Amino acid sequence: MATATLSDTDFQKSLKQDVYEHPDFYALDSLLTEEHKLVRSSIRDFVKREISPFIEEWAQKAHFPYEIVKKFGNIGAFGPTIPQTYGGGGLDYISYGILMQEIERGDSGMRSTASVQGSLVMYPIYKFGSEQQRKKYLPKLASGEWLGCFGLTEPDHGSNPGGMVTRFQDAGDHYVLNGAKMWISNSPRADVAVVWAKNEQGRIHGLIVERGMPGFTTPETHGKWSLRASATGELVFDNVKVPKENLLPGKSGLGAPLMCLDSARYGIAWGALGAAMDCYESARRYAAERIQFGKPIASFQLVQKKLAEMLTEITKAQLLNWRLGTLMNEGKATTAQISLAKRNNVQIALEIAREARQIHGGMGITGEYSIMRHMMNLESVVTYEGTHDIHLLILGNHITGLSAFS
Ligand code: TGC
Ligand code: FAD
Repeated sequence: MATATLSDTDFQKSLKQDVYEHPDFYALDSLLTEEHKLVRSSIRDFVKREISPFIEEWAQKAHFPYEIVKKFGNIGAFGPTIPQTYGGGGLDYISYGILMQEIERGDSGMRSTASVQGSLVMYPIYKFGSEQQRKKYLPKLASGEWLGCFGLTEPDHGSNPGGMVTRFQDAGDHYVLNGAKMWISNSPRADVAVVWAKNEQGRIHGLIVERGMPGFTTPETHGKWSLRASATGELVFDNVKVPKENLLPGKSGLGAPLMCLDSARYGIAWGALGAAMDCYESARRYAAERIQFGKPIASFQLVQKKLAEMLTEITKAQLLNWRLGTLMNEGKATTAQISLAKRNNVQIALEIAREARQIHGGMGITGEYSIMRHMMNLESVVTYEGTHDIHLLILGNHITGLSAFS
């Protein structure tokens, strides 16, 4: 008797299929330059070749594919807006957004690796670093020879990073760093950490800490149900001697890490949309093929409602991202505008993932489709880089002029 179960080989083959094309209901492609389209086609091909065939297995096994770091470097996914003199891509913010969108279409954890390296490690070194620091670190980070991480969050200070207790003291020819960071993407494999800590006067500064400095360890966080293909860990500093030349001289205060977050949150607004479009496209295809009651389920009004609402939200988010990208290119985008886009796009992506899961029925919970993985990943994305509610309060502050935090 024939079995309905796929053989291992058939299952593997089905995982390797990636027929993704993106929805473009309002012809936004006509607003893109040839360079944007080239960036998109090369990163889309890369994701189809280097991520889609393997991501389910990596996620199922909670495996961070370290070899992807060099591959991302080769394709220019690290620091796309950093000038080429320092190894960056010299591209604009729309290109950066497109890169994050396409990578997260593959997997949010893969996008985390790229956006932390670009926006949270290379950006502060470029923006606040000395020329010597830029030359030493940026080319190696851009090429993927080194992996970086960004240490802001602490066990007792997540949404409120200004309360951090990690500190450094002046010890003559070096600083001595003590404290701990947690929930740090890339930390277990990072060569370099940009760490935010207070000096003896309580002023926040950025320090570049390198793997191998005595007293610096990076324990891995296990047991995540989300971002399983991304390595997350702690940063522990036990009397770490940090050379004075490793302090970022260009900016101090909480505003410095928050500026980096503006850049990374912008990338997330695009990235989450990538995950949403993947869920929508998968649901649309599945609904056309799946027969119930003698008809494709796509013919039922309730399924059409789900698909129509998904496309509506995707189209609104595409318009939002494109406009925000042009403001970023002009240097005019505000923190509140970035918060609105990050908050909206992650929320709609989560809702679209949940609705797409419904359309896939039982199949939606399996690794044969990307839906459940996207949904679980997005539960981290809605929390990191400022939670959904923190972004609402940033907007509330902008609207009213009154801070809910102080
Ligand atoms: P507040 O009083 O509002 O501001 C403190 C100082 O910073 C200035 N400032 C900014 N400067 C530049 N750019 C910005 N975007 C800025 N926002 C604020 C501000 O003017 C002030 O300057 P000064 O001179 O007056 O001191 O700060 P607050 O303590 O009230 O906190 C505000 C709040 C809650 C919005 C902020 O702390 C916040 O955004 N919290 C959320 C924390 C967060 O997002 N953490 C993310 C950690 S990194 C991460 O999650 C990476 S995940 C990566 C991945 O895997 O993809
Ligand atoms: P909390 O701040 O304790 O918040 C808990 C709840 O309380 C939330 O719902 C929040 O919205 C709510 N809340 C808090 N304050 C208020 C308020 N004033 N008003 C209303 N509600 C409030 N951090 C880094 O520095 N670097 C990284 O690379 C990094 N990577 C991460 C990767 C993953 C997978 C995850 C999950 C997190 C990562 N983070 C990283 C940390 C992330 O930024 C924090 O988790 C996030 O900022 C929230 O902090 P918290 O988890 O301590 O939650």
